[in-house]
Amino acid sequence: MAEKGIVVPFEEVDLMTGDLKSVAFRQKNPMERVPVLELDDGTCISESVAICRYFEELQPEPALFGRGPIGRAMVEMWNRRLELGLFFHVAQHFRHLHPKMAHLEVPQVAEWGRANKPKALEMLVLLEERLGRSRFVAGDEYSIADITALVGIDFMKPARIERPPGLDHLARWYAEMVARPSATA
Ligand SMILES: N[C@@H](CCC(=O)N[C@@H](CS)C(=O)NCC(=O)O)C(=O)O
Repeated sequence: MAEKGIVVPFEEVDLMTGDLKSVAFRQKNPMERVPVLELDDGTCISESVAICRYFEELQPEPALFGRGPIGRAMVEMWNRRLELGLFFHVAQHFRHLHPKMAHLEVPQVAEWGRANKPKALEMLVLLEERLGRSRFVAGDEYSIADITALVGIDFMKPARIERPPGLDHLARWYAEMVARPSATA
């Protein structure tokens, strides 16, 4: 939204105190997760990528889901790779190992949490190779795939997964990403 200059009112929900399990919230998202985009007509859209696609349709520029059949397929391919191959594993490591998540992730299975770390790191190596050949994750233009990668990498910190040294292309790309005004919006 910051990349597109879209501003909407925000309401914070406390994840830790059970607000997401209330009847009122479950009517908005039975999956009991944020974010949820609530429209004036009462429609509720959850799932981050669905919300992003809604804004892309409303305001196509700058295009964050690619341009043309190949460009759009490349963005979809890389975004899914990063969501399922990086973000998911970092989140699982966090959810199954962090003591504060014990009441939200039931059952918390530490061994499963640990099993996710090498998978996340494998994806980082693949990303390093990709960024050695491409300025942005999905090609010549910034896209949602860069956003998903950035969120996944930043989430490694609270998930207590250290970024391995020597990933120079990733470091070059990361510096460029965090310099964008949207990264601190
Ligand atoms: N697939 C969902 C995941 C949403 C999600 O996991 N949200 C977290 C916060 S970032 C949450 O609501 N956690 C509450 C819980 O685990 O109970 C999306 O992309 O929006």
